[in-house]
Amino acid sequence: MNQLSWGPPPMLSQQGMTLERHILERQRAIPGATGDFTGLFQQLALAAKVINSRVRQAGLAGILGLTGERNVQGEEVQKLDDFAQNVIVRSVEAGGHLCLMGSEEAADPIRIPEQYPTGKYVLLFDPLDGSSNIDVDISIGTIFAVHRRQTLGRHGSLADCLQPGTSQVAAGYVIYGSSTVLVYSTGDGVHGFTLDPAVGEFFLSHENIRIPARGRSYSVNEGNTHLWSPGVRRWVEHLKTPRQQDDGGPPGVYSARYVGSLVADFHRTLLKGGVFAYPADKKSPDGKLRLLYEAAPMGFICEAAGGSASTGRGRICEIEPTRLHQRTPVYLGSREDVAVAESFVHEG
Ligand code: AFP
Repeated sequence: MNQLSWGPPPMLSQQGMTLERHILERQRAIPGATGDFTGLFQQLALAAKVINSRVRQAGLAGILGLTGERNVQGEEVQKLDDFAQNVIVRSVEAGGHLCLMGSEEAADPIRIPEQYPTGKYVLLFDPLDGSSNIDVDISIGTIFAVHRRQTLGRHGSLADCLQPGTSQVAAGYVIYGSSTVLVYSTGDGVHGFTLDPAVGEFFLSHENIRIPARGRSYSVNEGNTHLWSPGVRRWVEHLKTPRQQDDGGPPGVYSARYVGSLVADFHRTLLKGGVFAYPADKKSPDGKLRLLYEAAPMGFICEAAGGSASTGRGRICEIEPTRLHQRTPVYLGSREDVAVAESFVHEG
C-alpha cells in the first residue's frame, strides 16, 4: 500500500535563486551595465510584495466588519487599485532610475518629484488589473513595461511613453493567485518567481517558460458574440466544432476558459497554451484592452516564450502608439492558435 507522505514539500528557498540574484547575474553579463535596471526591479519587487500583502487582507476586511471607509486604526481604507498605484509610485520614484511613468490610474504621465534624481528608464504599468474581481476572490495582477527614454531633459515627455512594444527593455506581471508569482522577460527568455511568504522573497520556480505551439483552450468573453464581426464569430464556432486531431487522436474541441482577469487568463495561456482574445467589437471598435500597459507587455512576454501576440491583423508590439491610454484588439498565445484566429479575423 502506498504511504501518503505529509512531509514538507521541497522548498523553493532551498534552491536559492532569488529574483534579485537572477537579475543581478544577467546584469553582470552585460558589459557597461550600470545596475540601474537591477535597482528598478528591486523596487518593483518590493511594491509587489506590499500589494500582495494588502490583497491577501482584502477579504478579511469584510469579515472583520470594516465599513470600507476606515480601518481598525481609524485610517482611511483606500480602494485597492488606488493603494496599488500609490505603492508602485512611492516605491520607484526615489530610485533615480526613471524619468517618467504612465499608469492606467493616471490620465497623464507621472513626473518624478523635483527632490529626486531622474534616470534613463520609463515605466508603464497597470497597478491592479482585474480589480473588479477582488470581491469574489479571483486572481488579479499587476502588469508593467520598461522602456529606455528617448528624449533629453530632466523629466522626459509623453513621447518617452509612446514607444512600440518592440522597444520594451523588459516586461512583466505579478499574479496574486493561489500563490503570488512574478513573471518577467528582458526579451531572451521568460522566467517566473514564486513568493515564499515565510521568507518574503521571490524564488525562481518557472525557468525559461515556453508556450506550447498549440493548446487546447480558448479564452474570450463569449457574452460579446452579438457584438463581434462575422469572422470572429466563425473563429469561435470553428474552435467549438469537433475535428480530427493532428496526431490522429479522437476528435476534439477546445475547452472554454475565461476568468475576466487578464493576468489570470494570460498566465494560464502562457503555461498551458491555447489562445486568449479580446477582439474588437461593435461596442469597442479598438478593442477593450490598453496597448501600453496591458497588451504590449503581455505581447512581449508571449513572443519571448515562443508564442504570438496579434491584433488579428498584425503584431501588437509593432503598433506605434499615439495615445497613453490607447486600446487594441488582442489575440495572445500559442503560435498556431493565434495564426488560426488571424486567418478568420482577416475574412472580416
Ligand atoms: P477590470 O479591471 O475592470 O476588472 O477589467 C479587467 C480587464 O481590463 C482585463 O483584466 C480583462 O481581461 C478584461 O477587462 C475583461 O473584460 P470583460 O469583463 O469585458 O470580459
